[in-house]
Amino acid sequence: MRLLLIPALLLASTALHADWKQDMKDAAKTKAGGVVEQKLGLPSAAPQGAAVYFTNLKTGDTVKNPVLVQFGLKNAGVAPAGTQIVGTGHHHLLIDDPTVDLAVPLPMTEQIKHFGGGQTETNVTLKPGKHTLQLVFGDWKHQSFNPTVASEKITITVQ
Ligand SMILES: [Cu+2]
Repeated sequence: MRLLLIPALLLASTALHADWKQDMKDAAKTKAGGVVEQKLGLPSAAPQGAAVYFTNLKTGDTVKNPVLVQFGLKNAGVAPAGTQIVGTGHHHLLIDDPTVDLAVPLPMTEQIKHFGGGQTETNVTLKPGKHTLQLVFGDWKHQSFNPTVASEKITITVQ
């Protein structure tokens, strides 16, 4: 009985070992791919069917400061910036229609807010009047996906 068990255990441990090696290889490949992507400024492929949208605001809404903005996401996951996991990214809130180059990482400005911690809502304080808001989902290096995953641009009025 003991003699039979040993080869089975050896086989199992060899299989585990092979998986572990393959995992290491895959991780190295992903990391190398990430370095190349970053150097060349290549966008990540958008997760299939990914979409972002505002869950608590819509065009025509009148709100008070601070304005709670909640981010909806489907067919993708949220991961902190810098964490390279296929099918994930983080939210960006564009305020009052800033000019953005979607071919490079999004800058961090007063009008382009990053939620690199993986946040799915925020409070913003805006001057009274009309404002536009738009969500752009970005990859681990703050770059827009290809194709772009962005919400519709909404216009709200702040009292
Ligand atoms: Cu970002």
